[in-house]
Amino acid sequence: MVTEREEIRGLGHSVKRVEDDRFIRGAGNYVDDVVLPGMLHMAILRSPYAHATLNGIDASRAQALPGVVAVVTGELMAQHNLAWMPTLSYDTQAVLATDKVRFQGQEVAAVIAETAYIAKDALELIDVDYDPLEPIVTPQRALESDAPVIRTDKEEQKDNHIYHWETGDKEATDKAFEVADKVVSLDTFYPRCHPSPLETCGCVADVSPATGQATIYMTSQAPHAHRTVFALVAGLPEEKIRIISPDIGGGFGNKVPVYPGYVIATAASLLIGRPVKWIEDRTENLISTGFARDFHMHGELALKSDGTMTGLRVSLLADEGAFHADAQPSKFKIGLFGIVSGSYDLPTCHVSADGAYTNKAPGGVAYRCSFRVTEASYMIERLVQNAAYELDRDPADLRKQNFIEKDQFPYESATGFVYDSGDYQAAMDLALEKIGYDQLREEQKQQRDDGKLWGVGLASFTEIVGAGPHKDYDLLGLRMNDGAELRIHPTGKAILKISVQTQGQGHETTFAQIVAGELGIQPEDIKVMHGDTDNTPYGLGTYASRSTPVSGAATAMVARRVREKARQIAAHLLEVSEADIEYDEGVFSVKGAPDKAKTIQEVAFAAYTDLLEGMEAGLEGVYYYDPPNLTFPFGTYAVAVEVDPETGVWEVKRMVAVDDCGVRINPMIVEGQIHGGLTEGYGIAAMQLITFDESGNCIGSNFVDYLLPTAWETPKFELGETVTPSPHHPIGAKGVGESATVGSPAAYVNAVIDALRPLGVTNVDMPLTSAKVWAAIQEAKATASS
Ligand code: MCN
Ligand code: CUN
Repeated sequence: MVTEREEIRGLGHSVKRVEDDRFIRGAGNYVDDVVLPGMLHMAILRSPYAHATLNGIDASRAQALPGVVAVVTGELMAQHNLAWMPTLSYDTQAVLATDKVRFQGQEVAAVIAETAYIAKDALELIDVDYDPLEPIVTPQRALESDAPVIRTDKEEQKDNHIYHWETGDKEATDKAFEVADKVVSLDTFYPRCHPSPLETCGCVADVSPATGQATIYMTSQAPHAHRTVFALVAGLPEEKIRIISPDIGGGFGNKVPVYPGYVIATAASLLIGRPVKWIEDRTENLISTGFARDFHMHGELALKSDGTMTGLRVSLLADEGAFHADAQPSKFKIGLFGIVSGSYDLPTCHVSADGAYTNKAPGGVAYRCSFRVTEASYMIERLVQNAAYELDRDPADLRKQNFIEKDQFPYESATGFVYDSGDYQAAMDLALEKIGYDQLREEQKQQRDDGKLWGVGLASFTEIVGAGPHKDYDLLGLRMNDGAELRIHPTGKAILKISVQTQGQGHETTFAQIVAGELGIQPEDIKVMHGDTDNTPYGLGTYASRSTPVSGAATAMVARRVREKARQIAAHLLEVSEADIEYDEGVFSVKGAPDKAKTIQEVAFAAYTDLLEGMEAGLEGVYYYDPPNLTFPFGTYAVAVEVDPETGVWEVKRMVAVDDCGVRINPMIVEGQIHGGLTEGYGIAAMQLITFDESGNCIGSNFVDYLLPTAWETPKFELGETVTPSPHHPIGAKGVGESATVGSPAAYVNAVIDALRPLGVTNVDMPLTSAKVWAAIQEAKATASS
């Protein structure tokens, strides 16, 4: 007999984040909080030059400083075969420079000392002999025939060209353009920006001379993948490596790559026999760790005169920096840029891409984006708006006319992605209604007559997340599948161990809710563990909004597996056959006799105390999930702005974001993710830029030059939702972590361009600083009057 039970706070409940208790109290445990007995500190000397020959390093003065234990150079690393390491794109990257330095901020030497201050002080005592070389700061220059070769370390590399890659059907696309009534084109640059998480990167490497066991605490979004990479790079046996990612203060893609600092600290700990801590400062983080974007794009859209889109063609040049270190599934040279046809039913599409080495930091990590979908989404959403102008159509109407329709799903795009589900029209209708689109357009006419610059911009993005099905997706050959392990204790409480790594997304809360939804155990009774390779199942980690689509699915599946065992036990306890057991919200009851029932807690107790002869004790399971497809969240963002014609300052008047990420596990957390992404999208559109002067000096090496939006600038967001479940995900959920960063930059920019439309401005490249907007206004006025 089961008495009244409290409602289970599973899917759809805005449960407060359990992790916030410790964060708000200042009781989080970040890498820099880790202190081990005998621990030393490491600081890295970085190159002041963007491109220079390295003639030699004299470390004797630094060595002599009291408190300095060792100075590590590339030469020393080379003796252990560790001067170079593989990147995620099958290139190599210098751990410590041996022959040349190839970007400003590159690792040249490291000091290991008793304190962090001594280590930093000693850097100034290292004498390095450089011969400066011509720095290459644009990919266009890099590809000129007289440009100096950056990667002289690679024998086969005779120029700075890295790859040429194409996707889609070129012939069919060209044909579509030949017969098109209208071709609209756009040249645009998606500038280099940086994830800049609150917590910079770092590690504490602890290699025990006695046991050979290496325990590495590190800021890692993908601890298991990193352990495997470490094993391969260092030649250490995998069981001797334990990666622990404690609390992480934001990742946003920045903590996906393996950085030289991790490798140097580990090598130093191995050589010295004491733990070594390395924590980056802000400037190091901004100038040397994984940047994002840096895509020079040319896009063309073919249309019929009635507005039907018939073809899309994009060619792009990627600035990869000095080492090709993009994080992307191996099969896709430019990540998932192939999703560039976006939300539109485009019969043909062709993308051609080239990558070039330059004297800039490597990276190409996606900054809150699923492997380059951000650049793709920006391209198509900007292009569609310009097409609307050229056809004298309303941008919302032209989109609607060309949307993939609800009944076309599953929809195969011209570049071969199979979109799982969608209702683009519904999301757009809701966004237009919320922002009062028709009325805004009326007001805009009035304002224009009064000489004011008002604009409305839209973006109807389609995201592509959940990498990925093993058929097409791998990272360095590793399958992108993820595991979940669930154990129900005798008292009915549980522990869930997951392969993914929260950096602020709230997995400790939402993953417990997934189990709650499947087993009827309250989320607060389920402890979620992650970030320790010795104690969690294998999986490729958190990025590309893949946690919910992959590990979240594994979690639902393992809970279902455990539920099947629980059903057997319940049948035994209730003395009926399994087929006669019904399950609802944590209660197993006899069909037709609902009074005869056992709760999941009673069943769990019985699993350890009262089993049928021959039945295995315990109530636990493990599941590895290989996603059958990716998930395709989408939405429409609508922005209204006013631009000051005198100063170029623009202000967001309204920002409406309608997102569809399928079934929402925790609506509050989803909204938090969207707020964060919209803020970052605003930062990218309005103010963020990592750029370089002609000598290759990085401009944007601190938060005075590289701007983060504060509460002051950040627009007020108005959210809306539609729910189109993913048909193949066990709980119908799609990822959402990046949607707003992917979709929103185009909406902000489209709004500003829409405001400037009476002046004839068709493009301003991000970031749309007031200075640039002002210059565009002046130029347009000058052109008009000449
Ligand atoms: N969620 C949900 N219902 C859904 C989808 C997601 O409740 N239908 C919840 C999830 O359970 C999870 C959160 O929303 O708690 C985000 O889930 P998901 O979309 O699966 O994304 P990931 O957990 O894989 O997070 C990665 C994504 C990426 S790639 C970047 S970059 C990013 C982002 O998340 N970095 C972040 N959001 C971030 N948020 C914070 N605070 N810090 C970061 O570093
Ligand atoms: Cu793409 S940045 Mo997130 O994938 O870690």
